Amino acid sequence: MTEAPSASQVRVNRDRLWRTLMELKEIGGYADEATGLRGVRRLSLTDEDAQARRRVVAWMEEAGLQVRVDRIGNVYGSRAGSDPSLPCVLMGSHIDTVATGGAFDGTLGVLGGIEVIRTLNEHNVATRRTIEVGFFTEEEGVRFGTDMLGSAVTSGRLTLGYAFALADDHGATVAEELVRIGFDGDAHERRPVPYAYIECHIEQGPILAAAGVDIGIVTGVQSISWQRLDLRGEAAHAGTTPIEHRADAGLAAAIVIVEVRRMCDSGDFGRLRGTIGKFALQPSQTNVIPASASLTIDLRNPDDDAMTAAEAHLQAFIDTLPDRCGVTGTLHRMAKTAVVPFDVDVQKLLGDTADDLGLGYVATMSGAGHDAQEIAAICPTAMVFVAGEHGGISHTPREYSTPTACGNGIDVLANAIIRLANQ
Ligand code: HGY
Ligand code: MN
Ligand code: MN
Repeated sequence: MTEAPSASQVRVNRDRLWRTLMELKEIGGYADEATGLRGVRRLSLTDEDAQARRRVVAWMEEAGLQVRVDRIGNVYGSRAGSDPSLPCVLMGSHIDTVATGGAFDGTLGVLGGIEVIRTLNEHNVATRRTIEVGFFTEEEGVRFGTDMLGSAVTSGRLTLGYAFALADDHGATVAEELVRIGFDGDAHERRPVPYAYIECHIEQGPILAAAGVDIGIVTGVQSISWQRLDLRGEAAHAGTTPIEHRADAGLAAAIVIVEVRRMCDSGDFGRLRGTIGKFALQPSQTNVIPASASLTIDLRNPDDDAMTAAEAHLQAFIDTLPDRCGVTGTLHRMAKTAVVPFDVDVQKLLGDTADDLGLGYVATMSGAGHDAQEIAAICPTAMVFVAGEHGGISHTPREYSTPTACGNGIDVLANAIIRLANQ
């Protein structure tokens, strides 16, 4: 990657960026009882996601972008550079949310990218390379069970056929839902390889706030393991069945949940983080011993070997359940990604850009997964983080970043993209 002449600095229109964030927030907006706040429920390929997609496409077209949709529903807007033979520079993120989400996770990188385009237009900034801004399908993985789905198909880690066949809890498949909402595009999902990719995203954690900075330059993403554990015991009468005669799937689930937390606390598996996010018992009746249980186990680890050891230990522990409580357990793989380091040249360019803008920053690994970890497989990639309030809490309506922090993050994105687009 060659060092380009430093660009004249641009500043995006922060009020306009904020207005678009607040408008998109209301597509899928709902009154969250737990927090008393307005949350965002925009699961991928739902009607709410479709409405948000159409609104973002309209903003892209208003900004003069040439819009295309690929076969997995990823959407890209393109701003021509002076030399169309050169690979483009790409920025973007996702606009689908978890079911109890906030206004900034993913949307900041997409709406911020469109704001970069508007700003370049207003300042008549021409670039050598074409600039594209995009959003990827099903980044959260909450509806169809595999995260970073659209970007993983683009990178080739997952096949289009695998993605198409994924179904939600009601049996609706990705392929059917893309057609239903009219985003079954015809552009090939293995898109032309970009020269570089930058994603601006909220940090979703406490590190930037603790350091007193708005900006993070992201060094990489930790590994992610998603598995569903199905436990099989036997239903029986809650009153008449002696304790020693039970095959209680609920007890087995509880034993596993406590073990996952013990694994994290033990330090035996490095800085392992484990989360049981979904947990269901059947037949779920007060006076019936649970016959079966199903739970999701989300493991995160900044070290691949420690993650491997954790998964092996978990499997071995599950194999002891028949002796412990007469219940059998079966793990089903939902998603798995290794640690992904980001490109050091792109990281340096982001740091230099933040320096030139007079913005303090820290370097940090990402605790959350992102589309950037998939695109890093096909081109030089890095991320710029934006600090969050309330300890950076995220995946809850309490998620919040200030207009200033968002504006600073997108200013770094804008000026870094200009530099890359003129290399
Ligand atoms: O789960 C994650 O880390 C991301 O929010 N998809
Ligand atoms: Mn995200
Ligand atoms: Mn998320």
